[in-house]
Formats: sequence, C-alpha cells, structure tokens
Amino acid sequence: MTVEIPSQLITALRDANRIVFLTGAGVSAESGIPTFRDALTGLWERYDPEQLASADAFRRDRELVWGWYEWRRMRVLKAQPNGAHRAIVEFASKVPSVSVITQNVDDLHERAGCENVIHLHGRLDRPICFACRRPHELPTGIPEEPEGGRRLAPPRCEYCGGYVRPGVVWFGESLCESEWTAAADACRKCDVLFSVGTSSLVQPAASLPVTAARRRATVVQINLGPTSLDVLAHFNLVGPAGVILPALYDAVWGASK
Ligand code: BV8
Ligand code: ZN
Repeated sequence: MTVEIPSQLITALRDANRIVFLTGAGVSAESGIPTFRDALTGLWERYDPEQLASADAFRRDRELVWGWYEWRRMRVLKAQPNGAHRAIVEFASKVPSVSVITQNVDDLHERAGCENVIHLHGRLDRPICFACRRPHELPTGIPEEPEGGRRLAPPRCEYCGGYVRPGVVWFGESLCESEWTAAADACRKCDVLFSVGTSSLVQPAASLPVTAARRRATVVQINLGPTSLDVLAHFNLVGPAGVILPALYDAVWGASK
C-alpha cells in the first residue's frame, strides 16, 4: 500500500523535540494479538470485554476470567513485536524526547526496545494478589492454552492465601496515579502526539490527545477506521500502523532498517 504523507506533517516531525505515542490494541494487531474488542472468541465469545475486564466478573467467576487472561498472556508470549513497535523505537533514536504511553497490557513495546513505557492499564505479566495486592511470580515458560481458551483456577497468594488476579486496571478501577501523572505531563509538553490503533473509547486515556491539542501539539491519528478523534486530529492516516509508521519514518529520515 502506498502511504500519502502530507508535507506539513513531515515538517512537523522534523522540527519536533518531544513526541508522544499513545497506543492501543491496534498497534499489536499485526503481531497476531487480537484487539481488545476482538479478544473474545471461543469460550468467551458471548461476553462483552467490559463484562470480563472487571473485578465483579472475577468475583463472580474467577476461573473464567483467569482463563481469559492466561490465554491472552500465552498469545503475547508467542507473538513478536511488529513494524509499528520497531518504527517507534527508530523515532526515539532521532527525536530528543519520545514518550510511549500504552493502553495495552502486553510487553511488545519493551521487547521492541522501548524504555520507560507508561502502561496506563497495567500489564499481563505482572499479576497481583486480589486480597493483599502483593506481586505474584508466574512460572516461567509459555502456558499451553487451547485455542478459544478454557476456565482455569487462579493461583493462590503465598503471603495471604488470597486469589491471584491479572495485574491490569479493570473497568471501574482507578489508574495508577504515577502512571497517569507521567502520561498527562508528557501530553502537556509534547510537540506531536500520535494516537495509534485505538478506538478512543476508554477514559481517561482517550482524553490525552485533547490535553495535547489544548497545548497546541500536532495530533496525528493512525487507525484502520474512524473514531471520535477524527474531528480533533490534524492528520488522520488510515491504514495499518505496521505500514504507516515505518513509511512515516522513511519520509522524514530516509529508509528505515
Ligand atoms: C476509571 C485493561 C474511574 C484490561 C482496560 C470518564 C472518565 C473516567 C472513567 C470513565 C469515563 N467514562 C466511562 C468511564 C468508565 C470506563 C470507560 O472508559 N468506559 C468506556 C468503555 C466508556 N473507564 C474506566 O473504568 C477506567 N477507570 O476511570 O476509574 C474511577 C475514578 C475514581 C475511583 C474509582 C474509579 C479504567 C479503564 C481501563 C480499563 N481496562 N484494559 C484488559 O486489557 O483486559 S481498557 C481496554 O480498552 C484495553 O486496555 C484496551 O487497550 C483499551 C482500549 O481499547 P483499544 O486499545 O482502543 O482497543 P479496541 O479493540 O477498542 O480498538 C482497536 C483499534 O485499533 C480499532 O479502532 C481498530 O480499528 C484499530 N486497529 C486494528 N488493527 C489495526 C488498527 N489500527 C492500526 N493498525 C492496525 N493494524
Ligand atoms: Zn495476598
């Protein structure tokens, strides 16, 4: 696919000192990770993600919820970063300050070489105890989960015997204060904010591009389809992030590796 890149965007990127990448599930899609709203197949296909990604769901049926997260964790462990993750790392080698703020709970940005990723919604690989919130060490290796998944009994906390839960922020739970503060601060200071592969539905993450735009940042959306951000973004690039981001890098700094 040929990517049309407006010359004003190339200029804005060349002049930028601070760039923020706000990423969602679409940035991991080309690594084979189902997007958040597509991650409901097999056993879970009759559920709404907001139903499963909540503390109530875990209280109601911890084996169903733990099984869903272990299936997703297995998918992440079997996946590799894609061109979008790698292009963001290359941007960071050219621009004085690049902040990666992700809604994703996978570690593909880190595995591509990004440092200090801000995880607004936590991480799959950092489970905690539901009762005392102490971290729980998962066994190494890749859990062998059948396609479509299965119910699984969550491990027990070695300190208090409580049930271990995924280390993610569920709907109705507050975001980690320090992560949110760092994210909002980066968006207030940036010259360019990319919103990549997110339906821009989930709050308060979806308010970050508004914060950046209020401070006169150039807002660039890269997505497969329209979202509520279309009206605010200065540039809407429609297509796969794994194609558009490397093309953007090439247009500004010459052929990416
Ligand atoms: C909170 C972790 C309050 C779990 C997730 C206003 C203010 C504050 C809260 C609210 C509010 N209004 C409503 C709320 C409540 C709620 C909310 O936002 N609900 C929405 C649905 C209306 N928010 C909360 O509950 C938040 N908590 O604010 O607490 C509070 C305050 C004080 C005291 C107590 C409480 C917590 C929200 C966090 C929820 N957890 N994830 C898990 O992963 O299982 S959110 C979940 O959605 C994922 O993290 C996911 O990343 C995120 C957003 O989804 P997307 O990443 O956008 O993925 P999606 O599938 O939707 O879209 C993918 C996009 O990519 C699509 O557009 C597609 O076209 C595109 N795409 C696909 N392939 C590609 C691509 N694009 C480019 N290239 C491709 N190849
Ligand atoms: Zn405990």
